[in-house]
Amino acid sequence: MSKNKLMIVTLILLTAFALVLSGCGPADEPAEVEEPVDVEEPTDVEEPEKSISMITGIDPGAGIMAATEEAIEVYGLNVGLLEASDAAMTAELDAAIANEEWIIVTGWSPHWKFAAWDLKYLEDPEEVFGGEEYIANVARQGLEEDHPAVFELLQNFSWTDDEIGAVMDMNAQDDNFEANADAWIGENRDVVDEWIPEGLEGNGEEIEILLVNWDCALASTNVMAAILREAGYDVSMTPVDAGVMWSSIAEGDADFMTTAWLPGTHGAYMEEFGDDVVEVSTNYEGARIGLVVPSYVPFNSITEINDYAD
Ligand code: PBE
Repeated sequence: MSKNKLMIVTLILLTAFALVLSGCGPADEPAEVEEPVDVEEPTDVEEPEKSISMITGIDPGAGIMAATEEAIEVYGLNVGLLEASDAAMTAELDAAIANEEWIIVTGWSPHWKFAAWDLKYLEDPEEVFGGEEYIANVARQGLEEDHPAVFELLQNFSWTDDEIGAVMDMNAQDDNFEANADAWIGENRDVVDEWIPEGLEGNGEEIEILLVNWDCALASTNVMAAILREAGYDVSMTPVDAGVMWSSIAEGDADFMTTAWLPGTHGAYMEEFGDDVVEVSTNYEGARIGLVVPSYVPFNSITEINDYAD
């Protein structure tokens, strides 16, 4: 080998050795640059949204919360239950749907969310959430004797899905519930006149209605309150916890509620307080509770939740 050739070979070997040492051989480059891009995108952008760890609930006194806890037991679900409120639950639903995220909420009908979004009830093969329910008007003992016309108004008060739906839609657009009740009454005078008995004259007498801030209760309570106010009663509406609503009426501290869900959802309350209250009549038939998801969520049954839980 000539001296020149030897130098060239030595140079080539040294360069190759230096490249290996510095770790910047051409084979390494694409791996270092591309890998993080490929790996980070799916984890950051998709995964957190497309799994379930919590069911978004409402106020702890609601019957549907007890039913959901039972469902978690019965189906052995690997998810928790968040306490919130009807309004907070629909806000969460709105935000999740805007991003096509997966979400499970405690849901019920009648409720305006079914008109606002494409939703589905999850199948409940163990029937933890029960079947069809009715919504009752429940009064304190003695209301009939003290205010017979108010009692009769309650006996007559019953409405359809379209009627309560119209009030709930107005309330979902604008939370001026009293004004919405007045407006609905103005547009449905014939329906309302059927409910109003002879002699509904308040002359300033006080009537206290209790409710929980559920959209269906806000609709029915505000409509009853507006009718009574128009007839000259001094009406108060007090939002409370579901347990307080039942116990206060049982103790005679308030006059009535229009949001007793029977026989299932408020079955435990009825068992506890039933002897001390008066179930006056039914204001709505065909109510239902369950777990509700946006229809794009890829599961249809409560039994599938664990497959999608993280
Ligand atoms: N709800 C609406 C109530 C009754 C009315 C279904 C949220 C509950 O679960 O007690």
